[in-house]
Amino acid sequence: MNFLLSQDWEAIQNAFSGGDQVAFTFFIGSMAMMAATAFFWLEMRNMDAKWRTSMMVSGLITFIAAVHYYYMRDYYVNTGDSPTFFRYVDWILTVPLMCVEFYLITKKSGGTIGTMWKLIGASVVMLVTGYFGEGIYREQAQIWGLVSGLAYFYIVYLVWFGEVAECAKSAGGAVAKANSALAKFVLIGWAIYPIGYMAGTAGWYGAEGQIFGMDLAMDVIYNVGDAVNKIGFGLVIYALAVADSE
Ligand SMILES: *C/C=C(C)/C=C/C=C(C)/C=C/C1=C(C)CCCC1(C)C
Repeated sequence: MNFLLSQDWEAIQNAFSGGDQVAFTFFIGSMAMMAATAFFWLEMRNMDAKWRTSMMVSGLITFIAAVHYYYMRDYYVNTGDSPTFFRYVDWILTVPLMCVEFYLITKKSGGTIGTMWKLIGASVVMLVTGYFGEGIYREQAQIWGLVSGLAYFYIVYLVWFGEVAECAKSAGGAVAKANSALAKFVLIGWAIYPIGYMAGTAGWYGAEGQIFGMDLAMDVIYNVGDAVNKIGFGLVIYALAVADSE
């Protein structure tokens, strides 16, 4: 970290996490998720009634993450291991809620519960197979990663070209704009996670913890991904609610 003097950086890290970048990003992640939750829930009341559920769900997503980050930091600091189980419990709760957001913004223009369950089903397949590769059958990380990746691309397909995209397009205006922003988060922001997965498992053109010989810290990558995606998703919904509440 050369944007800070190294002794400053060390002092900051020591203050929060005993001098450890992974613990530090858990700490900052926990704070950022809490702040985002307060923002989404307090702003909810300034929006038209029809957007309040979406804002509430945005706050739930960051709230669930804030609580998990608190526990994940603790687990990591006490054991030195990645909190894989807590991580996937967090995701299995929050990613389906992100799928619900797609339903909530498109339901007025034909979005159905059936489509919502397709998204949720694919996200559960994506996460359960990811957990198998990362948490249980680590020597088969590649094959589980591949299955998980297929489910991920199905979600990408639905939100870019499939039913979700069609409903958003027919809604037009702020909803279409919000959907295309959320779709970009799914394609680009969510692509951060497979990089974290590869950094945490073996078999990706380097030793364990390496991709093409580069050393990368899985938990730091996941923590950055969560901050970008969970807070980013909520801000897109917020912008939609603001645009459509005037
Ligand atoms: C708030 C948490 C979010 C948005 C988590 C998203 C997680 C993913 C998109 C994970 C995807 C994975 C793959 C596509 C392949 C390797 C295994 C996973 C589970 C890391």
